[in-house]
Amino acid sequence: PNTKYLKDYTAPAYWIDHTELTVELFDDYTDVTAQLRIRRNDELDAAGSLTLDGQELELLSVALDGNTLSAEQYQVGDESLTLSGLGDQHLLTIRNRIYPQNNTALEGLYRSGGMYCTQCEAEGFRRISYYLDRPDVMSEFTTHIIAADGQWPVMLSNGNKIADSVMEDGRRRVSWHDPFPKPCYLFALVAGDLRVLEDTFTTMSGREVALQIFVEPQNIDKTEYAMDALKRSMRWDEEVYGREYDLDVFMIVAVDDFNMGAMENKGLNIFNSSCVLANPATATDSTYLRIEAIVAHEYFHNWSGNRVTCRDWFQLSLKEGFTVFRDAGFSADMNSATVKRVEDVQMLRTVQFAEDGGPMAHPVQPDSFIEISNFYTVTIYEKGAEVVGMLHRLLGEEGFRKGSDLYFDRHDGQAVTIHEFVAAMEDANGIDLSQFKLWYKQAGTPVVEAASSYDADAQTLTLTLRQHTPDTPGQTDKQPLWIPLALGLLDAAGNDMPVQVEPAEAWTASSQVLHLREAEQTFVFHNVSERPELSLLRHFSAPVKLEYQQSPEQLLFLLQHDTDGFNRWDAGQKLMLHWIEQARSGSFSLSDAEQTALVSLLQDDQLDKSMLSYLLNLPSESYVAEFSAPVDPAAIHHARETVRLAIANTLLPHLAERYQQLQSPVAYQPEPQQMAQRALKNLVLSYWALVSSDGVTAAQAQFEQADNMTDQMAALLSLVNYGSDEQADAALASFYQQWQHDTLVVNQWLSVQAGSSRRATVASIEQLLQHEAFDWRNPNKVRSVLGVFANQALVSFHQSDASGYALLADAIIKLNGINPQMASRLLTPLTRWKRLIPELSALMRAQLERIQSQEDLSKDVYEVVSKSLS
Ligand code: B3K
Ligand code: ZN
Repeated sequence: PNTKYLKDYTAPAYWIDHTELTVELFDDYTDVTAQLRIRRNDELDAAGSLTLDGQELELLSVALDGNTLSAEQYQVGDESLTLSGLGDQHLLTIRNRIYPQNNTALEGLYRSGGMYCTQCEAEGFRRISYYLDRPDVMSEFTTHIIAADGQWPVMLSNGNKIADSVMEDGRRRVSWHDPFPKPCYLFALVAGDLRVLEDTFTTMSGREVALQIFVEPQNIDKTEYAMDALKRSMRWDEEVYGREYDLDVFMIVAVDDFNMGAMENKGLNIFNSSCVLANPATATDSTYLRIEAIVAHEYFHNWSGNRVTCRDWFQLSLKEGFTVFRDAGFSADMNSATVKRVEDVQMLRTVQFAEDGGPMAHPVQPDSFIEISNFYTVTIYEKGAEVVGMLHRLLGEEGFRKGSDLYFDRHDGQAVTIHEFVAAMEDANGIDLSQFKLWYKQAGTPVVEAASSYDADAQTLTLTLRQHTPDTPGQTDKQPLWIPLALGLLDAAGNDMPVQVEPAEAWTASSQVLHLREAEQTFVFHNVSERPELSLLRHFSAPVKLEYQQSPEQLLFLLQHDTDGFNRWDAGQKLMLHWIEQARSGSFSLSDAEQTALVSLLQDDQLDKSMLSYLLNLPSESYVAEFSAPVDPAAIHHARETVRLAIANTLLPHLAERYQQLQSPVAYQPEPQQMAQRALKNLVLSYWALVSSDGVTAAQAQFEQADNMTDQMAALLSLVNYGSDEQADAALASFYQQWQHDTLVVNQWLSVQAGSSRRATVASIEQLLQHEAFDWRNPNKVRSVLGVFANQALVSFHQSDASGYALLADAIIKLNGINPQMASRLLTPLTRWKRLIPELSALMRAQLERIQSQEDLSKDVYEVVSKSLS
């Protein structure tokens, strides 16, 4: 397979000003006719030669300006169609046949359950029609969908519906027109027998937009929350970014078989049903939060992605990083901002830091790839969002808004690069961000070492900061980055002390941010009247690993007193990490002060309850793994369990009472305060069930009586993990009995089993793969069992006989032929082999080699496996 390089970018030889697509749906095949108005790109001295992309297409005919061409007049390659001797402008008509019912890769046009749908980003359109399948070719689309009358009552495409009629041959033809030129990756088509929830939204300029959510009939009672989230997103984008929706209609369609969460096709978003459908009985609070965030994310793409799009796929983070930053701002405003920050950082520090430290490490703007689908990564999305967040921190709310306004105004209707985004921020604020742009170019997680010393006589505190970024594959000798480091000084009573620091230009009065721009810098704080406790990297102001020596006593102090909510949590996590390390070396016990602190957190009535549930929760096994080398999953698991048991025993005298207090008499609502209360209640339940049979009894009662999935699922988890074998089996059986008709709930049931260190064995996973509820062709099922097993049930996955690895490798080999994107995603845990203890490392490597030796490896799998082994 070929590697593509950013440096090789060239503009297209032709533009496609207008695309008229006719899609004729038949039971066994689909015929596609593309009429393309092409125009030579003046900027290029092209020889009149045009190569279109195409994959798995059966070419039927090619015509130029109405004249059918003979087969000698064009060349058909494996994945291309080339015409030469072309003039400045033509109407090019291409007919081809495709087979959506056989499309298990779920790219292009495919069947999902009883419907047709599409996924074209990044390079799926070429599986529908020959085309210039690249995001800098933007075209005005008119789409006709033709099918037997009555077969597919709902037939949708982008833009506005312009015609709907039954033709002379009795077939129905529905036509859509999208007035906004767009790259073909934003094309979408849906046909099915669907129900719709309808609403309207009046934009800030007073236009009324029709809002529609289409679902299969059985799901119509699960659409309300997404509609509510959509309306809130539309309002928020007007208020916070000044962005108004532009078409007359905005549609969302839910489909069961989908590779990712959702897709922002212009005016016609297509969603994985797990990211849009919810009602209280079937969806947990975390599902509600996910739906809110994803609905917003896809909606926000209408500006950051669709109106202004990417020139090429190396610029993917231009739209993804920015849009994740935008949806995080929305979720923070709708819920607790601190909790949102904690959740995002948790994910970044486990998954993204691991990616940065592994064989697939790449910059936010990669400079090469083999398969672009492999680059929809946490680095592009989450680290990309962190980089935008740092710009926000550097420029302030107002400056950032000026920059984003300029960006949207300047580039509306264009396909641009990350450079243009930063340039707009620079121009709007009169600031030079050249050094800052290294964040886009350098892979790897920077390490910041901090050392401080206090001089009581001079009343000064000296803080020395050093930064370095480790080598990553293909990248050495990293330059110093511009790192905004927010901090505060706390006095002995836990109050923020005033901060006066030199060098003076490093100081902004409002935000207390130091600008670390060199490999090493020393900052001196003046008039520091007592030895302060340092709270560094507040709000996680930069995506770095901070190394700063703090004793358990100091961490406990920050956990209790830090005025920055994020750093309170982070101090607690560091303290707990320290406990886990002690437990590993057999010298762990909680001090009196630590026990008192835990109990008072449990009983706290001031703090947000969702925050409390995070404060009382241990760092995950993957987080612990990220901070230990070499990684011994079993040792980490046992040490963490030891600490969990100690915490639960410390809290035990108060758990029953707190659990009762946190019960709510009010009917379930997916709103922040209730969610927070349930989160804390269910955390209390899990500690209680861990150490007491009364807790298990309470879990049993909650399981039987719950009127919402959040409580039912939490109780099920407690029973499965802490009940007797009989209790666990019975609960799982009754849950399946109750929910077997609901595929999304069944997925949660699969995950509970696959992710439980107690239940998941290689044999039990094999059974789940044989279960009637499992389906290799459905990505949600594959993720629920195999993804959850390999990423969460770490002790079970890392079996010393390699059976866990072999099971995953078998699945990857099987999926390689069904759905290469899914196969490639499942490889992630295997890419970490170098960090494991030697005995496991070798076993994992052997499985990678076994995968590599297979014939017919997809580009997706080939790229990840070969990079992992090199
Ligand atoms: N842009 C899509 C992702 C498409 C994935 C292509 N393999 C979803 C999103 O980020 O909004
Ligand atoms: Zn996105």
